[in-house]
Amino acid sequence: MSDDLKNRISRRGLLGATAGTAALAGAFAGRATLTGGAVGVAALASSATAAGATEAATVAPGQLDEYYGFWSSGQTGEMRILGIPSMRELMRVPVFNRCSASGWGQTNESIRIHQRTMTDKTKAFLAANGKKIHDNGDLHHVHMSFTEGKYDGRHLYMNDKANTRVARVRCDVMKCDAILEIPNAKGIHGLRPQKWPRTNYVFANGEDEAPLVNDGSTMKDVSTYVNVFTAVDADKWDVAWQVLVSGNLDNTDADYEGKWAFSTSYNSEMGMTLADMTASEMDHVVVFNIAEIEKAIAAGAYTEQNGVKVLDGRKEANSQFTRYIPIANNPHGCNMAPDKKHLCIGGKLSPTVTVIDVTLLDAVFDGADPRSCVVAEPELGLGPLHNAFDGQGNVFTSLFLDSQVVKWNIDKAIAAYKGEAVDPILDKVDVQYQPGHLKTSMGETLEADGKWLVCLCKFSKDRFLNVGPLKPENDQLIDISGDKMVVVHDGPNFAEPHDAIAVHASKMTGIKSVWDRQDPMWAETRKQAEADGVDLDDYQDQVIRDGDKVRVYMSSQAPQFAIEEFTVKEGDEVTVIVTNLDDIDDLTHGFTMGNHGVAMEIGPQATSSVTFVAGQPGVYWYYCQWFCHALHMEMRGRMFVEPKAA
Ligand code: K7E
Ligand code: CUA
Ligand code: CA
Repeated sequence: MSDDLKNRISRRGLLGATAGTAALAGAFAGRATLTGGAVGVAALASSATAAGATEAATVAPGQLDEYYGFWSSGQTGEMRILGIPSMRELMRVPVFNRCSASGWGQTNESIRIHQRTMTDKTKAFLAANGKKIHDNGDLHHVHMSFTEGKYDGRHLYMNDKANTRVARVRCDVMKCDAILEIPNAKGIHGLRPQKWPRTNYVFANGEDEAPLVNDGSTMKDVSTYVNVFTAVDADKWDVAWQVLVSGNLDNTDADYEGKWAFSTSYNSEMGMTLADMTASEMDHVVVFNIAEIEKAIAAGAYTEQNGVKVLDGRKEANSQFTRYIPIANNPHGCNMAPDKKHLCIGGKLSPTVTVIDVTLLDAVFDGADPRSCVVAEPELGLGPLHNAFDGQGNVFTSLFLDSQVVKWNIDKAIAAYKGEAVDPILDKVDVQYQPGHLKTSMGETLEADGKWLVCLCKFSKDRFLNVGPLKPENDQLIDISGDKMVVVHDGPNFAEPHDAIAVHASKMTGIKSVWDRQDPMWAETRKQAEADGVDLDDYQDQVIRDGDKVRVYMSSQAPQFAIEEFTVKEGDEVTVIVTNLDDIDDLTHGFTMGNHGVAMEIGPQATSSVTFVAGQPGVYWYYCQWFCHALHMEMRGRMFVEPKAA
């Protein structure tokens, strides 16, 4: 070992006191106690095989990755696409955030997507609050649509914890086409699509409790507080139904038979302070009975709240909609194994993962002891958060406090739970540092292939050049094809990927390189053009005045805007509609209006439009900000703003 390596390792050892009971006692109280994960024997032992594994992860220049990785970005609010195993970042897809490059959140097309999918109630609510759209988001979970337990490459779904929203991204163009603000719930956190028979629902967990009638009449009376589980109709992108639950909801998953959905709850106490939320010895997992819920909805046995059908699945309601399975306090991750049978719940404060056999749930709904479905509870290490699967009966669990990933076997854990003298743990590897989510290639589908594991570490500390007090996260790639896990790549990433999925490229054959001229994305703009007598497909470049509104229709073809100058008046509401007539792969144009805070992307064959108020009188240049041609710099024009009185 080189001196340099020795130094680095001992430095990390010093930084990271081994997390033990002390860390657990003060668990999550402050970052200082969370720097667990002594780098030791395991890392050194596995470095012996690292060379071969690193080679397997190498993607040469010009070569394509085998998997698409779809990453959440937490508080950045966008979705990211990475290649696996290269871990190269391929694209950022703005969803809940405002994007300077593409104009997302500013173009009329994107604003309409925010508005079109709001229920009338939320529209009224937002109007009352003086907000058109929120342009931040906290995107934790990205998942793909399923057909019969397999990815089908149609849609990606994601949550916004910050503003209680869910969104959908079209996989053919990788643009968001629907956003829905969920009424009644607060803080959508866990989100999962139904896996079987197809994704008819996307399940969304409300994490924060609030009065069901949240009209400002009370904060103190917490008996009026509820938590809400929502099923979103994945096709209509509207709420299908909601179920009120006892305790809050953290993470969720669905089974492979279309019978159940599951949610972890860290606040069965319904506490409002940290001390209250961790007071009990046990919290629970809520099991939702989809057939019973659908029956009640069909029979009209619901109440309507803010335009949504709501059922009462709280404990005291004794319904057939829910069952509450006691789990050690403050569980977190909730992952259904591709064996179609076992649900794994991360213990977080408990060093265990609880394994539920979902074939025993019918009995629980028929009155059996709720814990009778628990078939294993292996002790794995400190701070187990999330679980991933290799399709061969093994589970990979992130250990937040230990800064490790542990590989263990479900059958062995079940045998140990029955009292047999077997150790379910197969391997442990150190990661850098404090992992949250982790995801195996195709691991949340029936096609789990056990090749790669992506481990999203919350802290990078000393792994990269110091960039200031705010450090990147560290997305690590682990080769899981052998008996030993091998860390093969460190990937710095900006705030803050919570979750990722790895989808084999063969599932993504529907991705286009050029837009369809008839795409619904700009259907509203097309309608306006028709009203203005402009045919967007047989382009007539023109400027239309409509009172103090001006609409500028122009096409673009590298390296020129068809309109190189136009005149408006100070204070006019100006809409610029650009159609990119180029139909070549990768030939995107842009439109930036100088000193007006306006910029947008126009993909090949796309139409994009943006509306702004003309500023002070004078000459303003607009230009194409997407490099498109040798004469790209020359792709510009002038807007002349005349004084109002003129
Ligand atoms: Cu960060 Cu999935 Cu929001 Cu766990 S959650 S880490
Ligand atoms: Cu068009 Cu640059
Ligand atoms: Ca609790």
